[in-house]
Amino acid sequence: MDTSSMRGMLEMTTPTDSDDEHAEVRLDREHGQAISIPAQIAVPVINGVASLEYRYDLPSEDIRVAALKATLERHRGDRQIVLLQDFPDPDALSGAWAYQLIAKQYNITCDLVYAGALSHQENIALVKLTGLPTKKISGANLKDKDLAHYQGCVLIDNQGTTCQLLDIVRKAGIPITVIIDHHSLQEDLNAEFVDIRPSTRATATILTQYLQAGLLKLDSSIAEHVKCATALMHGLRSDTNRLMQAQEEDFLAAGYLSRFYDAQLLNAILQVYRSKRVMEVIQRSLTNRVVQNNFSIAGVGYLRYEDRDAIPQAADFLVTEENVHTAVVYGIVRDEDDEVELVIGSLRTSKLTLDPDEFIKEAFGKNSEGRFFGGGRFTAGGFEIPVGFLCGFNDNSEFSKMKWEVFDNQIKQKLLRLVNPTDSY
Ligand SMILES: [Mn+2]
Repeated sequence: MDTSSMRGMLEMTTPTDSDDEHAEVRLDREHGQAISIPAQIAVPVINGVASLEYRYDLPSEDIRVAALKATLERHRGDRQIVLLQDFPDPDALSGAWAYQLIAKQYNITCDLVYAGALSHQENIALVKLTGLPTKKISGANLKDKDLAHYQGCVLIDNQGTTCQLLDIVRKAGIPITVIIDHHSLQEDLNAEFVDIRPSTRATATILTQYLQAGLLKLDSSIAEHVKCATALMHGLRSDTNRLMQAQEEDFLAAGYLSRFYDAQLLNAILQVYRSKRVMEVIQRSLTNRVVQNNFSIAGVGYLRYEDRDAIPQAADFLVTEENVHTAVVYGIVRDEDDEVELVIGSLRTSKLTLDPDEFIKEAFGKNSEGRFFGGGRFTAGGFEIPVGFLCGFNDNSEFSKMKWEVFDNQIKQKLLRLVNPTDSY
């Protein structure tokens, strides 16, 4: 952040205790950023107005680094609970780990916890392969006596809105010591140290900057440092769409991490294995695909609910064929528990002038309540069409086959109308 641009844009929160115990948090409303300023650096408040000139002679990065150091120093020897979002992603996991290693320098012990699940194959691989020290705890099992161990709570890559544990922790009276995040500023949690930077692409980038500033000297002969640097590299890559949306500071952070990370380990984490059933769906999509006017269209028949993710994966694969710019894959997904059947489809396109949202809305139209069957965003779209009265499992395989053929033909017909506008269907 350019320090001169901060002048006059900051707004003070309630003045802190006069005993200089706490840092002041100042919110930059215009940029939605928050930084905290340690008591040691905070300027005298004269007639209720802080003397801005003095403070902004300091570069903001120095302020942040000094503030974090001062906060950690004040909590030497504490035990802190580090809360991740319920479904933690690589950015959160790696950022929290880096914080834990930094805090260890101050004799602070951190437990990294989340309440939901590690859902994606890649996140499970990250945790397993790096030995990332995190654990799942359910909110219901979190008793006051367990929480009594903690003197402070830390939020990394979230501000509690995606984390069900925060309420429990706050009810137990544990103060929020540190927040480091890059989502836009949510409610003011009254934390002691706050570093929220919505214009930064990844929390891993912010933590890497703290490492670079000397809060922890990375050493490539220490296995834990190498693994944490690898996790941070993965975190910042995954929050920047493999660096495609990275900005200068992310590249600089990646450049720094490149001195310590293990490229082979990162490669192993990124190696996503597909299940046998997903492979089979991809195979069916290849066999069944119809290519016309650079569109590849494939119906894959019936699938189980757990395998629904195979449909977008098959579309991702079909769109890589030469001379294909758009792929649509669909199938009938059966939820045996709820006895429901749905036609689920995915579209992937590399054609910049094709708007997936418009395409899907035009192809399938609306249901009887006036809602569209699907839509999309940049380069991707999806649709869900209830099978309705025809749903339900019939032991007669001839009936199931007929039902699939009806849906398959109807969907193809609707899609091909847009693919070959001159033909009449
Ligand atoms: Mn993030």
